[in-house]
Amino acid sequence: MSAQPNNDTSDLFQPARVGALQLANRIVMAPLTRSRAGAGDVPTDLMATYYAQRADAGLIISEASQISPQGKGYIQTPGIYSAEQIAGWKKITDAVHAKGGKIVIQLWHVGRISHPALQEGGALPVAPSAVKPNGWVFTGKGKEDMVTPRALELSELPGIVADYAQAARNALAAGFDGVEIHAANGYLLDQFLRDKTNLRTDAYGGSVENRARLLLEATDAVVAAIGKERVGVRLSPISGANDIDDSNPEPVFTYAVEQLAARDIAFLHIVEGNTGGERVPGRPTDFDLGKLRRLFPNAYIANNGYTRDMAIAARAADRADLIAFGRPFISNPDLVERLRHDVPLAPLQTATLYGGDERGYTDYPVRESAAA
Ligand code: 8OZ
Repeated sequence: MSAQPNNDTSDLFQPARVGALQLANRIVMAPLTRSRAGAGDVPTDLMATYYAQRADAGLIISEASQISPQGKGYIQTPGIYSAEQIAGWKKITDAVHAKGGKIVIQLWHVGRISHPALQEGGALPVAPSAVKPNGWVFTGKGKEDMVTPRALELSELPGIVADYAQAARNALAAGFDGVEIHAANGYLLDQFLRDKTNLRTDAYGGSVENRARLLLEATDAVVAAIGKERVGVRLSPISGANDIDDSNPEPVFTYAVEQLAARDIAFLHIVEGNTGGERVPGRPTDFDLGKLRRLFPNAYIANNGYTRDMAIAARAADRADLIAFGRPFISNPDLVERLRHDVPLAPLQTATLYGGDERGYTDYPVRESAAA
């Protein structure tokens, strides 16, 4: 018998079905950029250790992974477009599956959040429109200011949609259980959704329907490639991350979620504030995100600064089907067990978040068992 009280009556700790996936519990490991891929942006064996350590999560959503060289905006983030990358990921999915876990990959194109130093041939980053982000990027030379991106030609968009579909096929070849399309946090698909970054006058700009077009085309292509029951989408309707904004986000995200619901995809993953930070109080443009949950009949994953109590309360009130934890999963590989037994969480070391070796990555201990 465990000496710890077993406060696991919440169905947070019970199995759940998400599309084609049967999950052991409703706790999700959120996608977390850690910048530890190897040469050629190939996932490493150390990454396999890291993910396998966290396989108790009902579902792992991998760190954001570029669908093409053009989709890259940070040093040492993994890709999912080359044979070597697929082989590297296969070791990771095998390691997670060997421990009974489930893992989907987050498909990423950063758009304007990049730098010529990170692009093939020193090319300009691409975006819906030539609007410069306010911010800096870590390149090989240190911190550099972001640049004014090149507006994508209409003729280039089918190629990007095709890259999403190919990346999804690659993901299944690499053993993933599915994919999450990253349409949050100010990256390419979010840049199309918002009127601060999308000034286009063609079929991909202007109206809400036009601004959502690239997201929905990418979703349709990914669904056609691997099946709707293995596809999810992440959105961050009230975030200002990566200098993103919209004059009126509610109709944009209402339409996008209605359209995603009509496609019957497996899950919708909502960042309920600004990613990476504390939960933020509402801004003047914020709206009731509960509306999006009500519009989407399949699995709704909530994220952003959740504590154990908040997660249990969200389940009790049916405000979400699953809860994604980000930073707590970094410093607590056994987060599910710690939440189940309501024991303290280990603090995060921020200096080792991005880049580096096993320190602050695979060396966070699991809790001493009460029986030991
Ligand atoms: C932190 C650092 C680098 C990338 C996101 C992919 O915000 C990211 C990211 C976060 O979605």
